[in-house]
Amino acid sequence: MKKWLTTGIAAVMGVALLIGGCSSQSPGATPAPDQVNDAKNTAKVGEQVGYKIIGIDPGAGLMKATKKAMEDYQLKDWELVEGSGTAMTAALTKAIQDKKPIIVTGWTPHWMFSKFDLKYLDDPKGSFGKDEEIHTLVRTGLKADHPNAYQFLDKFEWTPSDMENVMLEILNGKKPEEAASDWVKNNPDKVNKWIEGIQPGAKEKLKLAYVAWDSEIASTNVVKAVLEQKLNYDVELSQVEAGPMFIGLANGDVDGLVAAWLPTTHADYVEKLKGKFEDLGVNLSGTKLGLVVPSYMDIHSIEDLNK
Ligand code: PBE
Repeated sequence: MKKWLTTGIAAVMGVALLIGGCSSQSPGATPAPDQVNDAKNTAKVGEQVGYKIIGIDPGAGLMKATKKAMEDYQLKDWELVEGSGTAMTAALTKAIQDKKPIIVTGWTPHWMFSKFDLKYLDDPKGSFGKDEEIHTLVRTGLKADHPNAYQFLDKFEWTPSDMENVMLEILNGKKPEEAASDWVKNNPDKVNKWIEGIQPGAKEKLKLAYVAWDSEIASTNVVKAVLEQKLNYDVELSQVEAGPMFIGLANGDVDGLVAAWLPTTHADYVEKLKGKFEDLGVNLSGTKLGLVVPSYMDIHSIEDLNK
């Protein structure tokens, strides 16, 4: 069995940077098994992971929450590595293949929890906030301009496991549009409830914005599939950063989004633009944010990062 603690480096800045195998021991200094065990028991978590927390895109609310956690728990020597959701999951996948330690910023719903054995680190100071909801927001005037699309967006609501199903299909190789179409086909009861009594459109164009987070790729594609296949709209998806997503909505460039995590994660964005969009309420409940590690790591709380 590989000793995942023998490399002090755990350089998990991206798959490309990873050094395969356990190559970081000094030459000729292969430790005796008892020394390895000692190292395993005593090496600080920070040393094991190079004092790095693997983050996602800088505009994500999760990054802001992580910075707050790093202050709250006084993680002074630590670095939050910026990247993307994709780079984060690539680093996580690679670390788990090699049974190495890693700390990532994570959220639920996400396929990572179905695919890997992971745990959230306890957050006794509450830096990551309470569980919250994902809201659907639309531009001012959508109700008057596209009442049918508006009605459906108002009704759209599903569960974390629905969303995870779509995410897993995408992970397993389906294109997002294909995974979304299949889900719509396979879940007529849910879909029919959303569209009951709504008249189809006449191929009017709509623009939905989203950020390339795996959860929002899934939800936005499902909404597009329903609007196009069931309600005869022509939907353009605009993949942007978090800031421009909200600003586009407030400007009226974007008709709607299903990606607003509230009341906390996207509070900054939403408060600045208050009154310039309409909140159609919750489309998913049961979310969570935090620091996530493989279950084989022997830590349980963010407080342990200082030990
Ligand atoms: N996330 C997790 C969003 C909302 C919570 C990555 C999907 C974000 O961090 O802004």
